[in-house]
Amino acid sequence: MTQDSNIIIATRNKGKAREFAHALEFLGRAVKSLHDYPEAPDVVEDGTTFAENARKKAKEVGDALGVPVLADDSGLCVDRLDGAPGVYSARYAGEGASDQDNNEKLLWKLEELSEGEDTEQPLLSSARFVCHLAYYDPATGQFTEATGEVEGWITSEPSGCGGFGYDPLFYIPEFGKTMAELTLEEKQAISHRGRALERLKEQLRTL
Ligand code: ITT
Repeated sequence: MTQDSNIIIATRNKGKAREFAHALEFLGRAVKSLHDYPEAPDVVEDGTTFAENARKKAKEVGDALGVPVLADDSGLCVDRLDGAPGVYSARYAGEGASDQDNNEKLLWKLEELSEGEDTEQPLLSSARFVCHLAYYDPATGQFTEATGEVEGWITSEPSGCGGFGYDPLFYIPEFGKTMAELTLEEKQAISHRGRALERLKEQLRTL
């Protein structure tokens, strides 16, 4: 990547694209997503780990466009569901599912497990968001990668309208708020994506 080029994020997720645009402002370069590159291929995310899927997205999109790209594969791992939805987070309620469909399925699954338990407790399970970032340069074939995580709880009382995906259900005790109640800056400071980006920051400056 040269100093005056765009930074291309291999994503069609508008929530992610918004967060990257904000987080990478410090580079002083335009941040583009695949909405700006409709010719980019649709990548089949059939890996079993976030890392595999992130590398696959970065490589297929980078090779097709012939320029370096940064890909993000991320998701929610819920302890009481043995780590689900994990790599299936975007399509938990089925192919093409909306955030609301996925959130409803998650609550339904957890409430089903809690049936018969004598508790008014709104916190249904501990959970974590995970983000794996893979930067790929087709000129060298090299990957530069980082992972970030954030711990929290799934609440039966969704709240907030910021962020995207499972954010309204992800309660962070340290803030006394859900991820969807945080500002973009607050989310970036503690989120899985923000932490992964922080680890990649110095390398991104020189790429
Ligand atoms: P791209 O592959 O085009 O980037 P995607 O939404 O399909 O978009 P993933 O396969 O990485 O991306 O799935 C990520 C899903 O995990 C996302 O759709 C959300 O449901 C959830 N997720 C990831 N990061 C999140 C965040 O910061 N807040 C809430 N939910 C998140």
